[in-house]
Amino acid sequence: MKLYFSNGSPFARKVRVVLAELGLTYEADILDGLRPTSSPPGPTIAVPVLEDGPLRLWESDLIVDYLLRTYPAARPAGDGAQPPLSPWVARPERHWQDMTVLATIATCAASIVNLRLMQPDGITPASSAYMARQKARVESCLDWLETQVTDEGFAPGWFSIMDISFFCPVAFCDARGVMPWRGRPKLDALFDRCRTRPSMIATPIDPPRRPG
Ligand SMILES: N[C@@H](CCC(=O)N[C@@H](CS)C(=O)NCC(=O)O)C(=O)O
Repeated sequence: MKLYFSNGSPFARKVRVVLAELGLTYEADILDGLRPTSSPPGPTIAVPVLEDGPLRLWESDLIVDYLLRTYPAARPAGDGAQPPLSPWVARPERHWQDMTVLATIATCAASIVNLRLMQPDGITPASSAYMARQKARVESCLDWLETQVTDEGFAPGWFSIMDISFFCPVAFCDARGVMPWRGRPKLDALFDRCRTRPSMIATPIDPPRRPG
């Protein structure tokens, strides 16, 4: 397998975390910053993109679904962290509720990334009504997610794709100083539990630079 990504991308990190949890190895095509539009790895001009043999996939949620369905047997090769990685994207008995949570997290993450990408041009919530709306959307999504999460994460007993999908963009939010997001007790606690997970530690947004 080969994964095209940037270290910073919260969408790519979600996929990297799942690959780490599954104990799957892959070739990494890393380019930090935005890739040139002339030679993107996929038509959306965005990362992550996964190549697995002849198959090329983009959109992080789709890639994660593919990995869970294609490599279920890889799970025991993971690091044995508890709770275990969920074998599904959404609990079968709560499919539509969980998919709604995932969709809300994806929308929230897109607004966080937009806020970040506009920062260098000085387009911020203070200067742009639309960026103020993006910020309001992030806060509204987080308020709603706080009503959905439990003291054991989004799916008790599991380290779920919902937990991973939530963690990656808010960790990016902190690392890039996008906006303050904390202040919701259950989401704060979930974040603090996730950050010590080996798969999270193994996928830093800003990996240490090699000397020389
Ligand atoms: N919905 C996509 C979003 C991917 C995405 O926006 N990736 C960002 C990096 S965090 C990117 O490559 N952006 C390129 C661009 O904005 O042109 C997914 O879940 O994979």
